[in-house]
Amino acid sequence: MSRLIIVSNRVSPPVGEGQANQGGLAVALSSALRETNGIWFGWSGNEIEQFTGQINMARAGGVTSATIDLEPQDIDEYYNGFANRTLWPLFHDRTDLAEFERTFAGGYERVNARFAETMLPLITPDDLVWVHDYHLIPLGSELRQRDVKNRIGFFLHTPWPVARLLLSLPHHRQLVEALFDYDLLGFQCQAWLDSFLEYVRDQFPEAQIDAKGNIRVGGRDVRVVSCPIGIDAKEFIAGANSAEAAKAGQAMLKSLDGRSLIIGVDRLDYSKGLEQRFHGYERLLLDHPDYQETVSLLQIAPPSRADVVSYQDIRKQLDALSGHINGEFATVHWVPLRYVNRGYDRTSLAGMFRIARVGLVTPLRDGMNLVAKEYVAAQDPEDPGVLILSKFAGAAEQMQSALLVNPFSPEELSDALAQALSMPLEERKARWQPLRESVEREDVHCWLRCFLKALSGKGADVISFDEARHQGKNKQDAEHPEGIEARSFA
Ligand code: ADQ
Repeated sequence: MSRLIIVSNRVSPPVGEGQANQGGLAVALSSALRETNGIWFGWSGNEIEQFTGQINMARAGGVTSATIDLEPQDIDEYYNGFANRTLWPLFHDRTDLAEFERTFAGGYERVNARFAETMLPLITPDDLVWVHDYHLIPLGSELRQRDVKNRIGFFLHTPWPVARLLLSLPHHRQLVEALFDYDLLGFQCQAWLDSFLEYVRDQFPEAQIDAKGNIRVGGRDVRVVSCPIGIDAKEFIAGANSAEAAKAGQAMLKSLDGRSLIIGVDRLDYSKGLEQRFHGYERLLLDHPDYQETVSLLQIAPPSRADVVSYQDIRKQLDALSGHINGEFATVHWVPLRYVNRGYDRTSLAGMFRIARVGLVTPLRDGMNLVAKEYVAAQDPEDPGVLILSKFAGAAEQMQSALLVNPFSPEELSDALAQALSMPLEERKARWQPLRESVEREDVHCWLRCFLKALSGKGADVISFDEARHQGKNKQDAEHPEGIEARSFA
């Protein structure tokens, strides 16, 4: 197989092989890099006074990383600016929060050009180049301008917005034209892929699109695939079955004192629907007073992107709302909402997921959502909990036997919570079984195979996601190397 070069906004410093508590995405990407002796290229996360283009190479656990430092203006305009204040809100249907500033767009172009220029000497003719996420949409085009002929693929971890929303972005055509310089575009689910094709049909009527997702436009052929990301299910299940997880679960059970646990675990981000979730929980306590003092909602939400004002705002709103709910309902013996702004290690999370009667995963819009899959993987087959999942998460396409809800409706959330809390064991098992099977089958290794086969393939003969998930089941005995959490890309 060709050598793989992965490019993402952030690259975590390499850590030792076999290190515990690594995210599934990092495990899978690292194992592909190790197999092909590849390189992971991106920003170190460090600031430098003036950009030098110097690459810091490091190697650990068989994985080579190549990182660059960025100057403050780059970080402001490219990362905090265009990526997180323009594209992220826009791609999550929050045009009200999207900021369209010329300097952001300029910084985005400049940093993508810097990435291309700096990584150029690392690329050899047979390498496969795999670019990740919305920070780096123009990178493929920047590489083509520098005469890179390699196969280059792009995977979008977020949703792709509907065409009429994307039109609000100045120079939207330019952004999409840059995508045509890739050989392969991967989306998390069919809905995002369909939105992309809708835009292309509308804005580029000359493009020829066939039923297999091949686009011929501007003299280039681009293939588009729906290729849902998964978790490292085997590793997560093992973690959930471990003594360490049991200890975390027992400690939580003890503190609950016989009450049922509803759990939510999310980055503190307005796309995750935490405000609406809290309102739904408040509705439950009002509409079903019998649940007062018999349930607890644990919401774990470590802050992210704290330099961006909209994130400071959502944090303030949640602080106030959690205070309001506890003020309204708490008794001297019972805190209805435990709202915790810190991260936990993956094994402790798995232990808490396992004892939670309900997993509450209700983003307003989400590319995929791995927490939904982790909650399912952590359950006890003899006594599984119930997953309540937003219809607007990419994961909903694969997880149809969850309780699917409209996260904007407090009544619907309250009804779903009441249904989940009173669901008989038989129904819980019947709903959980197919979820568990799909989480195991369509895991992160399946995603990796699907994308890489398509990237290395030619024309229409590439593998589909359905074929990929039936192949190489035994290849999943992956090594468990080091890496980063899904969210560390951002
Ligand atoms: P995120 O928006 O970060 O990722 P998600 O898919 O839920 O969202 O992944 C978050 C990861 O971080 C999960 O593995 C979760 O367990 C972990 N995590 C969250 N809170 C934590 C905490 N308090 N302590 C420890 N770990 C925590 C983006 C897209 C998603 C897409 C992923 C992968 O927004 O839609 O699913 O990339 O493609």
